[in-house]
Amino acid sequence: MLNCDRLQRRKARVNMEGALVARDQVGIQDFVLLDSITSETAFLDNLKKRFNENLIYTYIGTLLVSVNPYKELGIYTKKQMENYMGVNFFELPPHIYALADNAYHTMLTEMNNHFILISGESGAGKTEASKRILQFYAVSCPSTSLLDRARDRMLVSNPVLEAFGNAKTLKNDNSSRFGKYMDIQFNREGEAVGGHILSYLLEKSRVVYQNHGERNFHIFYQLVEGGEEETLRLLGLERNCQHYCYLVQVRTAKEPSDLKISCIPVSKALFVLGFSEKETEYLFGIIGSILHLGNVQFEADSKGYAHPLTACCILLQLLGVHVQVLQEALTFKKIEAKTEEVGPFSVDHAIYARDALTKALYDRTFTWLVNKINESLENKDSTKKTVIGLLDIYGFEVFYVNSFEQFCINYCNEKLQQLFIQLTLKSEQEEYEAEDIEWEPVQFFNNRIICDLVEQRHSGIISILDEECMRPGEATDLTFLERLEERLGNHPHFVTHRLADQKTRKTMDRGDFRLLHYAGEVTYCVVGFIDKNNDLLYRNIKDVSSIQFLTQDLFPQVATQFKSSLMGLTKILTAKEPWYVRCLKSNEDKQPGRFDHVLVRHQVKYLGLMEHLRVRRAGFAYRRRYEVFLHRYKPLCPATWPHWRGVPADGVERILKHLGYSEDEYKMGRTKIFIRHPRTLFAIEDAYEICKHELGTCLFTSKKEVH
Ligand code: AD9
Ligand code: MG
Repeated sequence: MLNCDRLQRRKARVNMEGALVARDQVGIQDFVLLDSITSETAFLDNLKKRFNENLIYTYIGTLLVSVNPYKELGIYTKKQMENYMGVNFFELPPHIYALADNAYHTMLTEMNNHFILISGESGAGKTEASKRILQFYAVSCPSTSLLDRARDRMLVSNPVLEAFGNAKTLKNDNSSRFGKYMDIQFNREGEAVGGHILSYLLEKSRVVYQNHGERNFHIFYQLVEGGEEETLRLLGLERNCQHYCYLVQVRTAKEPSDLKISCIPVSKALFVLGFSEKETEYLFGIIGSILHLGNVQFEADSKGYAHPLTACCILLQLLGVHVQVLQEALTFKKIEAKTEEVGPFSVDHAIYARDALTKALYDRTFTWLVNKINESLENKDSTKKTVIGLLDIYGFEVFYVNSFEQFCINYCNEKLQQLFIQLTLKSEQEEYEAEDIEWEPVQFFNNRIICDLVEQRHSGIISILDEECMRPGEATDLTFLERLEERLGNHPHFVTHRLADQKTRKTMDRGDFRLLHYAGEVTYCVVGFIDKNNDLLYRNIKDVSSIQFLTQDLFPQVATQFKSSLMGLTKILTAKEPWYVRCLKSNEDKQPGRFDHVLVRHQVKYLGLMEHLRVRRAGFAYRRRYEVFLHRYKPLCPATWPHWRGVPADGVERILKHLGYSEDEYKMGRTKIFIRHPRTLFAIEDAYEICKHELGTCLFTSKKEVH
C-alpha cells in the first residue's frame, strides 16, 4: 500500500520534476558526483554559488550540508513537502525533506531504527532543521484521527521546551540552552504513534545571571510582558521586566523582533499536551516565585550576618512555605557535602544560597516538564515500533569569556564529532579492510585525543575537577588550575598561561586554561568551575518547598553526570542507522544572505567535510550483507526467483549481471555487496517496486524479513 502510493506519487511528479530540477542548475547538487571538485576552494565556491541563488542545501552523498540563509526562503511549504514525499535522494534538488523522507522509507523497508544527527556551531540552524523534519513527518506520515493527537502533541512539545530551554545569546536569538534527543516512534504502517524526549544539561546558571547582551530564558519575558492580566495578578507580578533583578540585563539586550513574547501559545500548547489547569498554574507559579526570589535582598547586622530586607508574602504563598523556614534557608549554612558546616551567612553567602535555590528550582522544574511531556507522548500500545531519533544539541560555542557551561557544551560537541568520525571515516575504512575491498586510505584528524583529555578516568580534566571537589574548604578554582597544569601541562591540546607562548604563541591570563578543540581554540576562565561542578544545595533549602521534586537526592558531580549521560547517548545512537545534517553558519552578524568566506571555510575544515567527501568519493554509498540483498531483490532475476540454491554472493552477482550493471559499479566483499553510487541502488529499488507493483504484493516476502 505504502509503496504503491509512493509509485503513484512518483509517476505524478514526473511532469513537474523537470521544472524543479531545472530551477536548481546552479553549481553542483552533490559533491560526490562531480570529479572536478577536489579542493577546499572549489568546495566553497560551489557552496557560495548555490547560496547566492538561495540554494542552501547541497549533498555529500547522503549527508546534507545546510548553510543558514538568515531569511525565509519559502521552501518549507506544504507543496514542497508533497513534492518530496516518496522521493529518492537524487530525484529532486537537495532538501532537508528529502533526507527526512529517505530516513523514513529506509526505516520502513528495513524495519530498523535510525537517527538524524544535526550538528554545527551555535546559530548554524540545527533547531530550525529539527523542527522542519518534525513538521515534515507530521504532514507526510499517514494518520488516523486518533493518531492526530499524538502528532499534535509532538509538534507542540517544541514551543514549550523552547520557551523554557532557549534564550537569546550573543550568537543566536533563540539559542538552545539544553541538549535534546527525541525519538519519534512509528508503527508498521508508518504512522507516527508516539515519542520520547531526553534532555541534556540545561544551562541553569542563566536563570540568575546572563552575560552582557544576553537574556534569561524566553518564558520569563513571555510571562511578564505577554502574560494575561489575571495571571500576573495572581502571581503578584508587575508587567515590567526592569522590576526583576534576574531580568535586568534585558536593558542591554534588545528584544529580538522575531521572538514572540506572548505566553498564550505556551499555555495552549500545555493544554494540548494534557497539562491540567492546576499543573499549568503551578508551572507559572514557579516562574513567578523565581522572579520574586531574585528580588530578595539582604543586609548585614553588626556581626556581619545576613538578614533578608524584603519578605514577599506572595513568594511564600507560591512556594508554600513559612517565612521562618525561608529566612533560615537563605541565611543559615547547612551544606550537604562530605564535611558539614553550620552557621549564619554573610550577605554574599546569603545571595549565593538564594541563587542556588533558584537554579535548583528551575532545573528541576525543567526536568519535571520534560517528564510530563514524555507521559503525554508515550504510546502504551505494545506492538513493535521503529524509531527515528532527532538529535538537536547546543552547538560549539566560543565567547569572549568562556566558563564551565561552555566547557560542557564544547565537550559534548567533541563527543558528537567523535561519533561522526567513528561511524563514517573510521568504520568505513575499517570495513573496507575487513571485507578485502581495495582502498586508498584517507587521512583525517581524529579528535579522540581531545575527548580523552577531557573525560579519561583518573587523568582527564573532569576527573581532576572531581578530585578537587572532594577537598571542600581546601580546593579553590586556582588550585584546580594548578592540578591541571601539573598533570596535563605536556598535553598537546592543553595550554595555560605558562605554556601559552610556546604552544599557541598567544598570551593568556593566569586564571585561564585553553583547549585546542577540533573546532578551534577556546580559552576557559576557571572561576566558578568548582562551585558549578559541586552544585551544592544547602540542605535546609530542601525544606523550603513543599514541592516534591526539590527533595530529590543529590546528583554526583555535574561534569561526571554529564559525561555519563553523553556515554548513554552514544550508546543509543550507535545502535541505530545514522543520517547527517551538517549546518553551517553563513556569517556572524545574522545578516540575511551574506556568505562570509573565511567563517564558512573554517567550519568546512573542522567539521571534516573535505575528508568525508574524499571517503565518500573513493568509497561505496551502499553495502548490505549478501543474504539481505538477495532476500529482497531475488524477484528481479529469473535465476534467483523464487529460490536460489547456491551461495548468497553468487546469487547477488547473478541479479546485478541480470540488471546489466558493470563491475566498476559494485564490488564483492567477503560478506557484503558494496555499491558505489546511490543512484545504482535507487534504480534497483525502483525496479523492485515496479516489479512488485506489477506482480502483486502477495508474491513478495514481507518487510519484516529484511534485516
Ligand atoms: V544553538 O546551538 O541552539 O545556539 P542552532 O540551533 O544551530 O543554534 P537555530 O536553528 O536556532 O540555530 O538558527 C538560528 C537562527 O537562524 C534561527 O532563529 C533563524 O532565524 C535562522 N535560520 C536557521 N536556519 C534557517 C533556515 N533554514 N531558513 C531560514 C534560518 N532561517
Ligand atoms: Mg538550537
